[in-house]
Amino acid sequence: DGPALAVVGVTGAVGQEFLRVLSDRDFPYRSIRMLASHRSAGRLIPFEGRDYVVEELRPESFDGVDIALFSAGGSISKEMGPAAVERGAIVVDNSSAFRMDPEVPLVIPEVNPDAMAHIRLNGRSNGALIANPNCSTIICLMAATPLHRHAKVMRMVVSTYQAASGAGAAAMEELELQTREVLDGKQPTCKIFKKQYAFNLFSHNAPVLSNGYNEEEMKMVKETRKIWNDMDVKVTATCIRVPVMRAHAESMNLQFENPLDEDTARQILNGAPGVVVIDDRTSNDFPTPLEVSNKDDVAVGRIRQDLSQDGNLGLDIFVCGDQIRKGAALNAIQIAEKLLQ
Ligand code: 2RA
Repeated sequence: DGPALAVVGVTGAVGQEFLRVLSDRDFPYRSIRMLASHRSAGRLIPFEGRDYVVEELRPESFDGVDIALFSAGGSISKEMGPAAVERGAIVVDNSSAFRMDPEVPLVIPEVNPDAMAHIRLNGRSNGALIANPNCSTIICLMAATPLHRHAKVMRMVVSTYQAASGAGAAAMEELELQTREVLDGKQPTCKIFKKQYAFNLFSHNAPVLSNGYNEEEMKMVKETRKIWNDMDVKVTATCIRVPVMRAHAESMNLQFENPLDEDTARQILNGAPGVVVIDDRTSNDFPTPLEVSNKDDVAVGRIRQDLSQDGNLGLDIFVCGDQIRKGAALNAIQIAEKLLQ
């Protein structure tokens, strides 16, 4: 007789992954409510041998709910997250709405579990908000943090190669459609993105700010500082959208305060939770998005001394992680599991 759950945005790519992960991990829920917009209300969702009817999301949807998993965009979270908390639910929000709110823990369970140490589901919760970090931040920090804890990262330069799934199920469909059209010699359909996506890549579609960075890049900068509780660490990022379905790839240059050689780094990463090392120079075998797709672990490779730094103070690594799973649904459900500990 576990918690009463609600899944908000259940028909979306992450919403569907919430259900897959809940089932894969045998999450002990006593009941589950499938919530979505008016458009999807009434649809049947098969889950663990039962057919659930999607209910239209309203404040009353959270009466009696212990944990609410949200992935329905920032405006829905802003509007309904507090309403759910008022009704005693602990909200795990996958949107960016509350990530930088100083009162709201921003949590990767393997990285900074202490940030949510004060929130547990003891009997009836008195409601709380916990924010899931941005997918590219989660994937980056799953690899960078174990190294940071050992040698203190002073500066991190990240380049991301982000999958279609980060822009939603429709973007994944458009990538597939465009690929077929291009191969058939037809004009590609560009609805989600202005430019052709198939056989192409472009700067991340997030709005560009006055400082020339886009919102995705600024999330990496700000969320890293909050999660590491280190307002001095220097972070810069360039986020690119690439024609890959559901796993992000990221290259990172790390500059440390204390020396860290590549063999020690490899040992640390081999022992890091939620991380697998794929780093075979002889056969040129390194992480790829396809190999991490639908998997829990983040894969790290290309671990090498940064030859532009002296004294083992620099390291370059390459990381791949599933954007919908560890980048969103799995991380949120690991947070929910922590609430039960
Ligand atoms: C992206 N990080 O990949 C976003 C999704 N939340 O576009």
